[in-house]
Amino acid sequence: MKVTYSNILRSISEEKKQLAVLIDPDKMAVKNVSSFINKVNLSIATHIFVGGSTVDDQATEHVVIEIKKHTKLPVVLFPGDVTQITNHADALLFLSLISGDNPAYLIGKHIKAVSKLRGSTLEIIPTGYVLIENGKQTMVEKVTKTVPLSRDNIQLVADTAKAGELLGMKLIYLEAGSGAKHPVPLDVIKFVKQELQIPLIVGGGIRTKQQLENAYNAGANLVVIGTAFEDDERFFEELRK
Ligand code: 1GP
Repeated sequence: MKVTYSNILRSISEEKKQLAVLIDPDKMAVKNVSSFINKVNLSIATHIFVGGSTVDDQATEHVVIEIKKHTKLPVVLFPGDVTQITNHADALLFLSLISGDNPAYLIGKHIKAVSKLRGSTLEIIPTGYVLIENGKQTMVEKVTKTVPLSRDNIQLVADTAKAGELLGMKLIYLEAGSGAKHPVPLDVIKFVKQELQIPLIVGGGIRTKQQLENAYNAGANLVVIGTAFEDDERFFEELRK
């Protein structure tokens, strides 16, 4: 059943905060999935995102199959590349990197993905992906060979996000990058949120409960956290307190 997007909208209308735990298949061995997912199940997480900038072929599929054995939470692909698409997930963020000018990440990879998506059971959610400078170079920047938007040019970030919405995208994802030095600034989240009718995802560099709350209060509908859980799984409990 393709209900991931409508459930996101419903949670927003019920004013429920949404949290995605990001699993990078490159860093998560299949044998470790069950114990990690047990912690996710007991946490405040509402979604599991799976993806990474550089992942070996097949690794994503193996990890997703294992995750699905252990949870009822929606498993959403957040792919760094076409090779990370697997039908075993529930949904796919069909990402277009609209902050950059690399045609491969605006449309090229998408064309390559179509042969995998034809007849697929995945719920495909077109998503405008906006990379914001965070104080250091991130993997996304290196891999996509794009320059992130300045964190000080709030108007440009908002215009970029709005352009994504006007193109028909269903979500906007403001990304500081995995392991970012600084998360997306709160004034950027606030300003962008005011512009949008569609849900706003925020991720990158969020490591504390306070930063998570701040992102929600600024207007993020769904926050994505990966590194903080990878570094210390006790963070799951800390968020419950
Ligand atoms: C990265 O936004 C996600 O694409 C999560 O970032 O790993 O820094 O939490 P972190």
